[in-house]
Amino acid sequence: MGVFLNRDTDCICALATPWGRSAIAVIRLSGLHCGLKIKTLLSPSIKDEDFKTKFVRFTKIHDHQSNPLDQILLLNFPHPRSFTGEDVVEIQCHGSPVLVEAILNAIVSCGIRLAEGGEFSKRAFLNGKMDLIQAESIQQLIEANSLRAVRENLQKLEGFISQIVQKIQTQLMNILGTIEAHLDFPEDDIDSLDKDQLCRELVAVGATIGEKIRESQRVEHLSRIPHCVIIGRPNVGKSTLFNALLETKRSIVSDKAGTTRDYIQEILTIQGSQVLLTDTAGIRPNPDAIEGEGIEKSLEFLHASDLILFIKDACMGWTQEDENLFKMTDGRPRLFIINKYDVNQHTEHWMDQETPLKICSHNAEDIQSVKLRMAAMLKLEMDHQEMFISLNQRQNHCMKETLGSVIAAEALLVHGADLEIVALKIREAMEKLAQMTGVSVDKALLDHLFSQFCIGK
Ligand SMILES: Nc1nc2c(ncn2[C@@H]2O[C@H](COP(=O)(O)OP(=O)(O)O)[C@@H](O)[C@H]2O)c(=O)[nH]1
Ligand SMILES: [Mg+2]
Repeated sequence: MGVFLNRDTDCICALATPWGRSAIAVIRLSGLHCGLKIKTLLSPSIKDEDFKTKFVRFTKIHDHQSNPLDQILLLNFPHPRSFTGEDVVEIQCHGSPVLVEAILNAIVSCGIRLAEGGEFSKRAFLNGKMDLIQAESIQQLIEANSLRAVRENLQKLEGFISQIVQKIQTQLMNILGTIEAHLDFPEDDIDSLDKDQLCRELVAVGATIGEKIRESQRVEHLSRIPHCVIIGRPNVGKSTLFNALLETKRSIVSDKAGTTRDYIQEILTIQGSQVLLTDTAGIRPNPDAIEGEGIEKSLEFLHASDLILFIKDACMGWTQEDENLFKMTDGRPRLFIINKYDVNQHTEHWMDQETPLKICSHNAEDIQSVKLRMAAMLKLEMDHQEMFISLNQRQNHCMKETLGSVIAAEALLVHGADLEIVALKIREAMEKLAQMTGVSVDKALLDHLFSQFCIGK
């Protein structure tokens, strides 16, 4: 673990729960003898030697002038069996912001400084409590927006990716060992070097890494909420369809063109997957200023969406406006819908190249078929129970760099390069991989990483 890095050894404190009024707030302290340092704030019934063992005590806390502040639950975790690996104390107090601030002030008056974002996790990492991937997964777990992401990051926290990295590291070490043994004892040709076998082993390592990178890309796609935007001329029934899909009256429906002048977004759940659905202002020439802005926004959504629901009114012919808008959506994933089919069922040959879905927005079955087509086009039917784990940007970069070095080593071996050089490339691959778990990582990167964490974590 990154023991070469300078460690901060001073005591730190922070509120670990969000600022604001709550039933309970948790203040956390870490550092050598942090409990002893705040002893003067606590009831005299708590003795110095108590801090040598793990305990939970219901007690009272005072400010530095002995004025009582609150009844608290005090938890003590002596090093090294704590989250950070240092002495850790947790104070559970009542969740009044005034109180929390007073308690923090009292703690600071005891010579304990306020922690910066991620300092607790950073200490846990530096003290070998977890590797960098696990530390990062804590923050990702906090930021998770879906149960899927929660499960994924919990697995990471439990060392799932770290184990894969270690396995690759061992494979590389074995290959390197074989080459180095040959370099050290070249005359010993009883066990002459089987270059083909080495090559196969390198290819296998490369394949494992490549597979992880691809898998991660797939998960990234899964973890994102796809964006679907409803587009069409005014009055074709966009807002009606929007409401019908969501089973609400969220968007105002009217027979007056230009009713939806802005855009409206809601989360729609189809087959257990979330889709961000946007109802836009109808796009028409010569709108007023407000509507014009809405239209501009609609065009922006066009380019950012994963699926466009292009709506056409069955009662009207294929107008120039339809044509213009349709052209704008060319080349993008698009579901062509002819609405108000209940009013006019005469099929016109508007579009030869694309079979439209003909619907009435007031018909539940038709709405169901729109959802089915959306699910198919957005590939929502993928098995979300299947557990894949994604790499974050930093981890992905380390994996790609490692793969680059493995491929280079393989190419060198195939082209009969000097074995010393092949060994050098493999060592390079191992170093790059080591950055992933943080065995080898520089201080600036660490500071940057942990500064993005929540305060108190
Ligand atoms: N008959 C019929 N009328 C519809 C249908 N969909 C929408 N409408 C009507 O068309 C008008 C315009 O609808 P609206 O959703 O406001 O259109 P938007 O401007 O595209 O958002 C309203 O009077 C709706 O009731 C449909 O499938 N059938
Ligand atoms: Mg509308």
